[in-house]
Amino acid sequence: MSQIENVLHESRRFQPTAEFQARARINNEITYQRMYRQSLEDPEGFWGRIARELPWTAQWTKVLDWSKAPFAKWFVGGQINASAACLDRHLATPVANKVALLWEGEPGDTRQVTYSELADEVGRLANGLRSLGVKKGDRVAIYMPMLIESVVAMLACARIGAAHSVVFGGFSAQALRERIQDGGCTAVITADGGFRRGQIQALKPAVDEALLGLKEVHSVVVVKRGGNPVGWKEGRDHWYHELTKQSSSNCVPEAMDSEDVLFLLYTSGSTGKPKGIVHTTGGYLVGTYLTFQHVFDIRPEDIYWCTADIGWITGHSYVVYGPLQNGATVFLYEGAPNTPHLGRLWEMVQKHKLTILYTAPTAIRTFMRWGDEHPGRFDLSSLRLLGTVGEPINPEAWMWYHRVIGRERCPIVDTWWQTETGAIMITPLPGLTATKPGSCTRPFFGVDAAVVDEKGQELATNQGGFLVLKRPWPSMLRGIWNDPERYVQTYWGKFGHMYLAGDGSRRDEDGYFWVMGRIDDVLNVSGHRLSTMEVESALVSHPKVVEAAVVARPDELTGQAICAFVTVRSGEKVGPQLKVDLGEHVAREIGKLARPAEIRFTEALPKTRSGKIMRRLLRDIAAGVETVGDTSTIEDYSVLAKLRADEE
Ligand code: 7RM
Repeated sequence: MSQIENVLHESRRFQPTAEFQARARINNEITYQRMYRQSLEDPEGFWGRIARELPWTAQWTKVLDWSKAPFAKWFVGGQINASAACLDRHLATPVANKVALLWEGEPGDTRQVTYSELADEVGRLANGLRSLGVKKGDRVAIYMPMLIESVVAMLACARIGAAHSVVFGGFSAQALRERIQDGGCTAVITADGGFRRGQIQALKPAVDEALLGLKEVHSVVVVKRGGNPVGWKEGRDHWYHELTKQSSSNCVPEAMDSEDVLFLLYTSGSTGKPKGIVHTTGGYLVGTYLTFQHVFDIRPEDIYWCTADIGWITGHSYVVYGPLQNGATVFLYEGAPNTPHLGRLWEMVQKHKLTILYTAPTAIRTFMRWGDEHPGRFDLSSLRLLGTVGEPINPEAWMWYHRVIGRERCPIVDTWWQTETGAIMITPLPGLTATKPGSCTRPFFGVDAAVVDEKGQELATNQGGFLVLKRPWPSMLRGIWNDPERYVQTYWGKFGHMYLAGDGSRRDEDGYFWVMGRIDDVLNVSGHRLSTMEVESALVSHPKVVEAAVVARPDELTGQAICAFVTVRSGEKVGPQLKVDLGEHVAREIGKLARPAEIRFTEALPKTRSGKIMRRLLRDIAAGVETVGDTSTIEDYSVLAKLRADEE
C-alpha cells in the first residue's frame, strides 16, 4: 500500500542535436556505460582518479572510509584548500586572465574580475578577516545580495579555514539570528543594502537587530553597495573597502584536511527547527568539480549563468565551487527578473551573449505566465544549453523552456539533487542522453539510485516509491550541525543502509527517474496514493493555467480530498466555469479520482526563497487551521494573508 500510483504519461523524447553531440565530452552510450560501470564497480579507483586532477597539498591515504557509517570520510588524510582549488590552480595557466565573474547590478551597472583579480581580492579579504581575529575552525555568517563581494566572502572564509554559513539576504533578522546562534558564528559579512525591484533592500539593519545581545559575534564586515544610511557599532563594524584596502593580497591558504568543514547551510526541515547541513572540503570539491564539468559540458568560451542566489546550495555548488574549479566564466545578476521590465533576463542573455542558463521550474512557469513576447524581443541565439533544478518540472513548462527559450536547439538538463547531496545526482548528460519532459533521467557517475517500497525492496518498472541512494558519495553531507542523532534518524533511520532522499519517484522502462515530489506531500484519495506533482502537471497542461499547487485536506468520505490552488495566465478570467473545466480536464488527463474537490484561484503561491511551493502552509489553509511550525523561509508573507482572506 506504500506505493505511489503513476498517472503521468509522457512519451515525447528529445535527442541532442548532431552538432551538440559531436562536440560533447561524453557523446556515446558505450563510454557512458563503461564509466558508469567503473564508478560503481571500483568507486575508490574512479573517484581517486578524478580527485587527482585537483590541487591537493597532501596526498590522501584512503579514498573512502565507511567504517563508521553513516558518517563517511572521503580522501582520508588528504589536504586541500577550497579557495586554492578555485583560484590558485589557474594562476599559472591562461585562465588567470580570463573573466571569472561577470556581474550586472539591477540598475544596469556592470563589473567583471579575472581569475587573477579575484584571487587578489580574496587574498585581501582573507587577510582582513584574519586581522579581525577570524581563524581556522570558526564560523562566519554571510548575509549579502548577489555581488562579486559575496563570492569573495565565501572564498576568503575558505582560504583561512573558517566555515561559511550563507543566509539568504531576504531572510528576516529573526531567521538570521537563529542561524547565527545555532552555527556559533563569530563574525558576519554583509552589505549596507542591495537593489531589488528598483528599491534599496537594506541588510545592515537586520544584522544589527539579529545581533542584539549576541556577544559571540565580534566583527561585522560591511560592503557598501546600496549607499543607504546604516547604524554603526564602533569596534565591531568595519567597512569592507577599508578593511581590504589596508590588507595585502597575498594570503597563504590554510592547509585544510579533506574532512574539515567547508560550510554549513541551513535548510528547513519538514517541521520545526532549520537544520544546519554540514559539508566538508575534499569530497565536496571533487563532486562539484566533476558534475559541473559533465552536466554542463563546459567549454572555455562559455559564459554560464546559474540564476540561484548564493543563499542556497545551488549557488554554492554551481555559482561558486563547481564553475570556479573548472575555470569557467560565471555571470551574476543582483536584482529581480521583472525590473525594469519583464524581459530583463533575456535582455541580459542577449547583451552578454550568455551560453548556458540554469534556473528553477518555478521561474520558468513565471516567465510562461508573463508571456512569450518578452523573450521574443531578444536574440537568444547565444544559448546552447539549458538546465533546471529545484522541483519536478511539469512537461508543459519543460516544453515551453525548450521552445521559447531554447528555440528547439538547446538540450535541457533536468538535474535532481539536494542540499544534502552537495552535487547533482540524477541528470542527463547533454551530449548523450535523450531527454523526456519531466524526467531527470539517469544517475550520474558513482550514484547508485533506486526506487524502493516501505520495506526497502526495489520496485518494478514504473511503480512509485521512495527514492534512495544505496551508497555514499564524495559530496554527501557529513551531518547536521550539533545534531548527529537527527542526521542518522532523518536520512538513514528508515532503511539503515540506504540514504532516504525524502522524495517519491518511479523509474521507467529506460531506467529514467521521474521524481514525484516530497514524500510528505503524497495524496491519499480513497486509498489511491497520488503524487501532488502529477495532479499539478495535469492542471498546468490546461492552456489557461500556469501554475498549480495541490494539497490534501481531510475528508470524511474519501480520507483525503484534493484541494488545488491555481494561478492562471495573465489576462485570463477566473470563475465557476473555469473550475468546472479544470475538474473535467484533470478527470480526462488522470481519471475521476484525481478531480479536485476544491479549486481556488490565486495570484501567487507561498514559496520558499528558492522557489519551492510550501505545500505545508497550503495544507493548513485548505484544512482551515492555523499555521504552525517554521514560516521563516517563506518568500512573501502577503501571499499567505491573501490566501487566507480568500477563504470561502
Ligand atoms: C538543489 C536543491 C531538494 C529537493 C529535492 C526534491 C527537489 C530538486 C529536482 C527536484 C524534481 C529535480 N536542493 N528537487 N531538484 N525534484 N526534479 N530536478 O533544490 O535541498 O533545496 O531541495 O528539491 O524534492 O529533495 S534543496
